[in-house]
Amino acid sequence: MNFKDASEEQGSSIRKEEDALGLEEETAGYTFCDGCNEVPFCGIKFYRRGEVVTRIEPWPDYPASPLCSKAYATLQRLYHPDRLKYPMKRTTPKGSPDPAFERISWDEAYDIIVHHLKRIKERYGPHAVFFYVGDPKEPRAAVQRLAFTYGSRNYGNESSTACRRAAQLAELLTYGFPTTGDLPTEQTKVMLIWGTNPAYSGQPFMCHWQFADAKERGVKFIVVDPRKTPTATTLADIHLQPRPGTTAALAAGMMHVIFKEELHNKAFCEKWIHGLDELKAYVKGFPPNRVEGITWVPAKKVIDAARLYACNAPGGLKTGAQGTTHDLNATNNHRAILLLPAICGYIDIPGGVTKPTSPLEGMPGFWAEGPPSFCMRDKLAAMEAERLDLEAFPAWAEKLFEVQTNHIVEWIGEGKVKAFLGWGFNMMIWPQTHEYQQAFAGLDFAMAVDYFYRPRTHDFVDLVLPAAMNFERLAPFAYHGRMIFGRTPVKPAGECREDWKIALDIGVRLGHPEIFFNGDVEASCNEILGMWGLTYDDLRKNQEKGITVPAPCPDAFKKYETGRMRPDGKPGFDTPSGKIEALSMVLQKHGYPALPEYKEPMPTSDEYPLILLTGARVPYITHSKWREDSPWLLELQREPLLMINPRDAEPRGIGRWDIVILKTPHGEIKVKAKPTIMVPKGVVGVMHGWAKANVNELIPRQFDPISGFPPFKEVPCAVMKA
Ligand SMILES: Nc1nc2c(c(=O)[nH]1)N[C@H]1C(S)=C(S)[C@@H](COP(=O)(O)OP(=O)(O)OC[C@H]3O[C@@H](n4cnc5c(=O)[nH]c(N)nc54)[C@H](O)[C@@H]3O)O[C@H]1N2
Ligand SMILES: Nc1nc2c(c(=O)[nH]1)N[C@H]1C(S)=C(S)[C@@H](COP(=O)(O)OP(=O)(O)OC[C@H]3O[C@@H](n4cnc5c(=O)[nH]c(N)nc54)[C@H](O)[C@@H]3O)O[C@H]1N2
Ligand code: SF4
Ligand SMILES: [Mo]
Repeated sequence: MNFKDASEEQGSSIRKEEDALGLEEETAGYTFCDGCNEVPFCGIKFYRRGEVVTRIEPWPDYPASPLCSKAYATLQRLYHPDRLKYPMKRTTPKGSPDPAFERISWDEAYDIIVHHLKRIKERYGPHAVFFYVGDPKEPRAAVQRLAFTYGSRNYGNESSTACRRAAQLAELLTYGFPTTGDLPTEQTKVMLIWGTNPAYSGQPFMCHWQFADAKERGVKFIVVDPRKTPTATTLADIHLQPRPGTTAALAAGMMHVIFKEELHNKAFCEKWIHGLDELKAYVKGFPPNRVEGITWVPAKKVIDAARLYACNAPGGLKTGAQGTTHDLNATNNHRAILLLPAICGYIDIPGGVTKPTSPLEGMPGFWAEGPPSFCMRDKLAAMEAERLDLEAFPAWAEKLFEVQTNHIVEWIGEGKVKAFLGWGFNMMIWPQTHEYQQAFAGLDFAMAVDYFYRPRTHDFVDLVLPAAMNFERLAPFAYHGRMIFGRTPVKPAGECREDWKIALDIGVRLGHPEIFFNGDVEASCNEILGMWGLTYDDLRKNQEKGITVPAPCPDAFKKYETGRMRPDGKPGFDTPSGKIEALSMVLQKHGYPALPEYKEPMPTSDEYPLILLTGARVPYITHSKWREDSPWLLELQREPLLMINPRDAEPRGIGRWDIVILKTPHGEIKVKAKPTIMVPKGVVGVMHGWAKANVNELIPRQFDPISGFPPFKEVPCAVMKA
């Protein structure tokens, strides 16, 4: 029997069962995948019988398809028996060993929340309530509207804790616009892929395929990653495998070669780079031989990569969300990478690193941040002094509106935060998780909205509210470039409610029915869609193909010459100097190193001779999710593994699947070992987000002084057979 026959037979037997259940005729429905928390999400076309989703497939006309394994598992997750279906109130003290909850009504849940919000505002002021969204990006716009209307300045999210924002800060300080680089175009001659593995983590999944197509066209690839990733093995003409955390030294080494051999774009550099002389003087101290000693990358490879990149204009860049920022020199490491395309003049030219010419009006940043007007971000200017991160991270506070949340342990201890309202977050993703758990147990009030009861988080909150899943919600709609798509939800399970609805309902009960659309989710979407003269009904009428809002002008390049890089319309970049800043004036003002200086990572020792690289993405799971709730995926990824080079495994007597102890000065866990050349000698790779072996207990609460990012990818460790 061939595969097609098997699936058809299986399909028809499922349909027979459904007919026996008396389900309605099958019709098509549309939603987006929330599996890896990327936005815009991949498009799902599903089939429904009445309110029951029966099967899913890629959405043919949607720009981000096909789907990966996680998308298919969202169907299994939807009908999982352990889903949270009702609001739950704690009946034992927070953090007690016997957490118990009772089912309550939504009315009671909202009464409790509003009681605490009013009480805390009166007694401590509104800023003592922290509003937060984890990696799920969908709730963010509605939660901001709630936080800023209530009057708290303290809104943060996962991106502003440990994900994309340190890189974004580096981009804003250096270029004046956010970018993770571009996919290669017909013009691109060489691509620099630094600290990202899109073959596993790409957004959408197919972005790696576009790199593969470019390779076929003859584009050259330099991939910088300590690990032999599928991205490196399939694409790289030159693969540089640096010691984790030494990014700034490697980039300085490449710049050293480019300046020394005069391969840089002199006209661009002189006109458009602030601090060029200082940068040249600084990288002079990084000749390839020295760089080899620091980074483990052979001097010849540093030279070859520098030449390949600088001599093949135009060159593109692709960086990751966090591969180069999970260390104590996060911001300046990332700034150093960004200067490579800059000194070659590859900025805002076809095939290089571009700023979009016509983003959707009213959506200046990424979707994940939400449209500023809907989020009510105009209220922030008057509240800036109340940001809790202002003192510790002033450059961050100047450039990013979300609060850097890693110090929440201290803020709770000092009584500055009394309550926490969180949507879709997991405490295991913080370093020294137990300190966050203990701090949360001491709050006056904490609330979480989620799909499942997650003990490592929800054991420490007062209320757990059940969220509707991707098939069950209308908001938010999605956009790609200037294309907009809506969805057609089924009725939520049990009493689950959409994240947006929960935020709107709380706003209504706080006394603002108009601002919160009387709790009507569609009306709230229409407020945003109104920016382009659309309503949700228009999206329904154009369900399959979406609606493309016409661009006001064709794509333009070198916009720094025409005044289209800056809000004031003057030529130049949106930085204090008006140029790309090798020497950051913002960092200088706040007393930080203003050049992208190299800082030696934490030293290894005889006791802790290896470097612990945590959280490199694997295809079948995302962070702490998809474990018990998705048995299909659990079959593909049963447990956390420790990747160790055979040359490190053998002397320790470690064989395949042996249980090993992984230890740092901060804690230890037991995991299964997988000797593999995917990691270089001297480095071990461990997955994060596993309750049975939470690697974040091994990471200290030390932070990059500029971005506040934790060292998830540089801590010295030891590994021994258990
Ligand atoms: N050691 C180490 N730690 C890391 C990292 C690393 O590389 N190494 N990576 C960091 C990064 S980049 C990230 S993004 C974070 C992830 O940080 P988190 O987002 O806090 O982590 P998740 O484990 O994905 O937890 C998300 C929770 O939200 C729930 N959820 C999912 N979708 C929705 C939704 O739409 N609505 C609601 N209400 N709930 C939802 C899930 O059930 C889950 O319980 O981890 C960080 N921590
Ligand atoms: N399947 C899947 N997809 C995901 C996620 C998931 O959990 N699973 N998570 C989503 C999220 S929240 C995020 S933030 C993105 C992350 O997406 P990416 O940023 O692409 O993350 P990774 O795929 O882990 O790739 C990061 C790479 O950086 C390398 N690296 C570590 N330290 C260094 C260093 O010092 N220098 C250099 N050059 N490289 C280094 C690691 O070896 C790793 O291969 O993925 C998203 N997509
Ligand atoms: S890459 Fe996979 S998990 Fe991520 S949105 Fe697309 S289908 Fe979903
Ligand atoms: Mo992330």
